[in-house]
Amino acid sequence: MLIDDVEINVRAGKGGDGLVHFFTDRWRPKGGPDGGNGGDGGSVYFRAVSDISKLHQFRHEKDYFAQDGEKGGPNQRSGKKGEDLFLELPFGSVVTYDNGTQIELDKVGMEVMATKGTKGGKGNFHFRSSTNQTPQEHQMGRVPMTKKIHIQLKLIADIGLIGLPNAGKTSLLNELTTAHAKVANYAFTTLEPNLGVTRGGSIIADIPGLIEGAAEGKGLGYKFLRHVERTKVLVHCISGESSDPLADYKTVRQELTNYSSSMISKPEIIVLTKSDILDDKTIAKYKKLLKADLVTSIADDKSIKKLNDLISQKLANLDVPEV
Ligand SMILES: Nc1nc2c(ncn2[C@@H]2O[C@H](COP(=O)(O)OP(=O)(O)OP(=O)(O)O)[C@@H](O)[C@H]2O)c(=O)[nH]1
Ligand SMILES: [Mg+2]
Repeated sequence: MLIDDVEINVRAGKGGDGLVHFFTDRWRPKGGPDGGNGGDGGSVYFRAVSDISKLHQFRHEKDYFAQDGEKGGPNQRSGKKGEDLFLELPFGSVVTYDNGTQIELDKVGMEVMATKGTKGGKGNFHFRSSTNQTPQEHQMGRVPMTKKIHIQLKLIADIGLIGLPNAGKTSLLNELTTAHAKVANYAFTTLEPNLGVTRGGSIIADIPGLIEGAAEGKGLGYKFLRHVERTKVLVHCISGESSDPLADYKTVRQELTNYSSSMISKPEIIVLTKSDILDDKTIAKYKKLLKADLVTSIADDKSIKKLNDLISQKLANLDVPEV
């Protein structure tokens, strides 16, 4: 199961306390103050990685701490700095803090500081002066606040596969990419989004089927629409098994409209699937009715190749800057 929504608590390291200490030896029994400063606390960072299953690590363990700085030492020795903690998140993660601030990790390798370690306190050496040769003053390192952090994975796929349940979406994902996602002859086989990468390097997201009333919470697909929210092109699958393909098409379009205006205006490739169970006359009729761009069958490699080519072509056209 793909974990795409977690809450964790992170706390940076506390700065070490400054030390109160006076130098003494046989010859200088009253040597001056030499208490060193505490080391800074470590910070917590997020780092974006390509493994989309990385949020799994946060399922049970919720609390993450960077290391505290060490206390200052005698002889003006500063305490050791606490080690930073790096938490790996899948690229496409959106991090939200309690105060509403959001950060998107949209590129592999990107690093952002989640919370900064506090500074180490000054030791008494720092507080010496001509009028105070024996300062007892020193600073304690401040205890950092624990921050509650909400992480949501918004997969940055290029292509989103949408359609009613059982339309053949996952079957197409498996044909177009190296994914081996579960396929079966019943509605809601796909319970969680699947991702695949085509040979050309495009990322395809397959989400659970949408049904009428999805916007009011029916079925599963609506919750997952955010995974295709930022895709560049939608591949809308309509099953050749349907008794009314146009109604199927309209149902899904209506749910997209209910979701957002940006979703409805995305470029769309309309695909009539499962053509192997239809005769040529019916294919021609449905194709016209749907204004379908393509007719596919997983038993027909050529049709899959055509879909692959059309996807590449659409994406390439989008990349051409407008003049
Ligand atoms: N004959 C035929 N059957 C197909 C074709 N594509 C998919 N199927 C079958 O249709 C059924 C549903 O396929 P899925 O790929 O699971 O459909 P889906 O749209 O992902 O379904 P949900 O995940 O439930 O929304 C399975 O039994 C597939 O084997 C096709 O081109 N021809
Ligand atoms: Mg499916």
